[in-house]
Amino acid sequence: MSWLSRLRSSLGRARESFSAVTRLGRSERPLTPAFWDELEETLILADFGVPATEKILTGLQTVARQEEWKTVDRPVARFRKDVERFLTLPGGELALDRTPAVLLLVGVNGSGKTTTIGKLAMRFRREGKRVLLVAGDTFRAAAAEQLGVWAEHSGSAIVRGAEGADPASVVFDGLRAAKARGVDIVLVDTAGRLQTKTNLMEELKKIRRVIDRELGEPPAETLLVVDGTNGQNAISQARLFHAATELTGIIMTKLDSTAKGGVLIAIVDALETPIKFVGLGEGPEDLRPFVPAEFIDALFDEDQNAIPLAQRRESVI
Ligand SMILES: Nc1nc2c(ncn2[C@@H]2O[C@H](COP(=O)(O)OP(=O)(O)O)[C@@H](O)[C@H]2O)c(=O)[nH]1
Ligand SMILES: [Mg+2]
Repeated sequence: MSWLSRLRSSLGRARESFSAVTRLGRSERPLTPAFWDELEETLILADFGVPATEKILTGLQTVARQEEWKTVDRPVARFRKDVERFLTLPGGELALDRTPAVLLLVGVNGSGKTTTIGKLAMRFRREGKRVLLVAGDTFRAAAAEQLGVWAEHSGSAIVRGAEGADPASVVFDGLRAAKARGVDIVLVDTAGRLQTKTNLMEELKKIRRVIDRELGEPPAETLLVVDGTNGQNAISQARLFHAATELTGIIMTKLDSTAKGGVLIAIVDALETPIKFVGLGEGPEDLRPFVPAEFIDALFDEDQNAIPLAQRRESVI
């Protein structure tokens, strides 16, 4: 199966949400206030969230007035472009232009940090880079073991501390080791518990300070790993992490699962931070760089044979 058809089939649930919008514009029925209500409801149901939904609606209504649109196919066709515009922010590629390039991954428990680090390690190793993993989640011994499996699998070095050790000191040791061994890329795993006495955000800020001090500059990337199935809950969490660690990018996981897709737009809009990778499964190959145009095609395009060409042309105007 080609990559694009795999992407398409992985995005099943999200594609359903987006085709609900496309279906609204199938006919050339008159553009009435009721249509705007329907569109609003469809976007909210697809996890766009209120702020992004309002921005999209206001934008479409403004053009509708200016260009005197009479039928619903017009806003629906333009919606696709709006989504692409929302998702296309500068800096979508990883910044790896320094040695070592330190990538700090943060996010709540279960969002997919450790798995994503494993997948990234596999990718960088395939490119022939020297990689070191830092087990900054010292809260549970199992976390470092899980990372150890990925280190072995990918052929990366690993630095880990004792269970309960200060994560910032493990990161410090990791950076020293990386410099001593001439490592190209350092991937730092962190804890994600939100409900304990020790404040996770303070811990992450301390890790950031250690990295800044050791490198003399911020980490190359501070990436928030978000579970795409968490819907709007993900947004408030994301704001907390952004405030504590100054994110440079987002990795959205589990888009192969029940994620409705609109949350991609909601989070980029809320944080003004680009999505850099998406997770489409649990395997080592299931992490892809996020390319907005490709993604939009996978979300919106119907099966080539399912609808007549004339109609297809209309839907991409
Ligand atoms: N379906 C799916 N599962 C994923 C994806 N990424 C991670 N997972 C799974 O999510 C669970 C939690 O992942 P983990 O990396 O341990 O999360 P962490 O607590 O943030 O480190 C594991 O069972 C992973 O296999 C993804 O893109 N798709
Ligand atoms: Mg973990």
